[in-house]
Parts: sequence; C-alpha cells; structure tokens
Amino acid sequence: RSLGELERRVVGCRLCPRLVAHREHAAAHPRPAFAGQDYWARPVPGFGDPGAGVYLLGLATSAHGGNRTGRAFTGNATADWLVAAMHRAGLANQPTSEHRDDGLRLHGAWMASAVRCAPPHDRPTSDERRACARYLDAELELLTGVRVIVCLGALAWNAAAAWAGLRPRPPFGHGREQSVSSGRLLLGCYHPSPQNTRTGLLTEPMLDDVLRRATALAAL
Ligand code: DU
Ligand code: SF4
Repeated sequence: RSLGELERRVVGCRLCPRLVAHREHAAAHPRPAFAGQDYWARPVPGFGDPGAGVYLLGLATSAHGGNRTGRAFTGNATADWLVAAMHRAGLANQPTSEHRDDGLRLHGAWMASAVRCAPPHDRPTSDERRACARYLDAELELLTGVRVIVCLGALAWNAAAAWAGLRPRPPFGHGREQSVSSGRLLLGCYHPSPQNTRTGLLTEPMLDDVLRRATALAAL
C-alpha cells in the first residue's frame, strides 16, 4: 500500500450516497464568483509532505473550496488563513492556497479532512463519519513520521479521538494536548473558519502558537 494508491482509492470512493449527491449538487450550483469553473466534485485526498511530522485535520471538505479545487484546504477563506499561518511557521513554501496547480508545497506537514466529501451545511452524519474514518486510519498508517495531529475544531478532535480509540472521549479545547497510545499526540485548535477568525475567537498569534507548539513537539 502506498500514498498514491490510497489517493486513488479515496478519489474513486462512492460509499456515502448523500455526499456523492451533494458534491455534484454543489458543482452544478457554483458560487457566482466561480461560475463557469469545472468543479472537482469528488472526494478530496490528503495533501502534503509524505515525511510529515505534523498532520492538520479538518472536519469535512468544503463545497466551494476543496470540492471545487480538488485539494484539501484550497480555494476559500479558511485555506487562506491556515496556509498563511503555515507559511509563517515554515510548514508551507507560500502563504496562499488557491488552486491545485498553484505551486504550494508543504514541508513537514500534511493536511486532510476527516470526511473527504463535502456534506450539506458542513455537517456529516455519524454514518458518513464512520465510513470515511477508514481513510484517516489508512493515511495515518502510511504517514509513519506523524507525531502530532492538529485537530481543527471539536468535530475533527472527535474524529481523531475515535481513530485513537479514546474512551471516554476527552473534551476538545484550544491548545489542549492529549497523548494517544501510538506515541502520537492530539493538539486542539479552533477551526480557522471566517466565523471564528472574524469574531476573534481565533487570532493569528493563537494559530501561530499552536503551529509552533506542533512543530516543536514533532521534532522531539
Ligand atoms: O510529485 P511530488 O513531488 O511527489 O509531489 C506530489 C504533490 O505533493 C505535489 O502536489 C506537491 C506535494 N508535496 C508537498 O507538498 N510537499 C512535499 O514535501 C512533497 C510533495
Ligand atoms: Fe467515501 Fe469519505 Fe466521500 Fe463517504 S465521505 S463517499 S467514505 S470519500
């Protein structure tokens, strides 16, 4: 098994009928700014450095971000915020993530969503979360260098806690650290979505601190 094979398996996945329909529905109803663009409209695989020590985990693909561009955290405001911070932290070669051929390369980092298709209202069902967990599992098995999983938001945290088999599930918190039996560590971070960044729940210094902590822990 290789990351390339896993990527092909993910991209061809049709396990969740509701999400297969939604990813295509979003493509058929582009945002005005994206009218005329060909949407990816398939599952979005993880992206980054195969030698990554830091894994950034989001909840689900965004209908007009990753579902449009075909790359994780690419083509929306969340991606702009996250990748700018990754660039400041030395984890990305450029501060923007706009389309899949924009030259972005990650160094020491990997990014993906727990649910790889875009769900309606960004809310996957528990069946959909369970179905897609197989790909997080497989990816974390192949990415043997990953030491720290930065969980962007409570639902990504819950997905990572389920992957780690943590019971009872530890509560999510920004900056919270939870070691798991494989010697890896979960690190909680508010999701860098516009609703969190515009309200100041998550500031640039807070995100910078999390990424600095993650890179320091990954180097241990
Ligand atoms: O062709 P390649 O160098 O293996 O890169 C495949 C893919 O992964 C490309 O879109 C860049 C990205 N990538 C990266 O971001 N960081 C790395 O260290 C290696 C590859
Ligand atoms: Fe497959 Fe995951 Fe998409 Fe469901 S969400 S169809 S499991 S890739």
